[in-house]
Amino acid sequence: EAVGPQEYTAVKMEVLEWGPDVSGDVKQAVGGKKVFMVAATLRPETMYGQTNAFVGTGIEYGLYEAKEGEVWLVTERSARNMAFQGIFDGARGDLRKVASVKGADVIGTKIRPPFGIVPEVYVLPMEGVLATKGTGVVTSVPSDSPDDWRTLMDLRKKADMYKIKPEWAAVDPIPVLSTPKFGDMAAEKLCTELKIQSQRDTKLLAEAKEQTYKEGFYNGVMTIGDFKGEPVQEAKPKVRQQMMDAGLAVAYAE
Ligand code: A2H
Repeated sequence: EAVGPQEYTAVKMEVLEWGPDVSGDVKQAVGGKKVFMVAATLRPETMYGQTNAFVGTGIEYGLYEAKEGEVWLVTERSARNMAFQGIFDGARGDLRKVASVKGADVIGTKIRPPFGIVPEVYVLPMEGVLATKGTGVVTSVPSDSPDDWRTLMDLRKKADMYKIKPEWAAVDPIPVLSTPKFGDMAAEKLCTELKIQSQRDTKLLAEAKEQTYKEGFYNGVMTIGDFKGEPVQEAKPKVRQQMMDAGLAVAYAE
């Protein structure tokens, strides 16, 4: 765990169609407002490669009126932080909650990942999502995140057990950057090399995560987007700024 505050990019994934288990009450509470599932990421430059999002099935989320006409789906803990950081409209610290949902209920929801090459993706379950970090919503970039890659492959192998429709996990990893050591599918390469069998292999996944993160940051070159050909280190803040300028992301610290 880093010392001092971690500066995340909170990306806004618009809900296009609720999954089959979202109640009529929740839909009614939201009314005509736009809903965004908001995910905290440290890798904004990889957002072109989003293939799905993850939630924890047992985690409780709230739907908060964050801005005019916008409802954000995040944990209460992060909503509180956002309200104190002035991210939400209204007085500092002021929360306007319209409904609650369990993670399990939003599985299969169709969303639009900001800057994603694939314009419509689905919400899937991940076992290791922490309610105590970020927003409790994780966007998935399986080309560059070992956790995301391994979880997506687990879900594909046992769709029934995870209670998902195979088509929700059908988007393949999308290359977004390349490094001399790991090529353009770093997460898959590391998971294979380290023989990581499942999303529960947390020790090995931590090792894979550290290696892909460092190699990507120091030696990565973008292979997609407006900053194609530029070092990841330079592209990272630029992609982040573009997303914020487009109203699709905000700076979030914790
Ligand atoms: B990262 P740190 Cl491509 N529970 O975003 C579990 N993991 C969470 C989370 C939560 N509540 N909230 C955020 N995360 C993930 C992209 C990414 C990320 C890539 C590569 C590595 C990577 C796409 N997923 O993270 O403990 C989010 O996944 C490796 C560090 O604060 C977020 O960034 O350092 C990262 O963990 C934040 O983890």
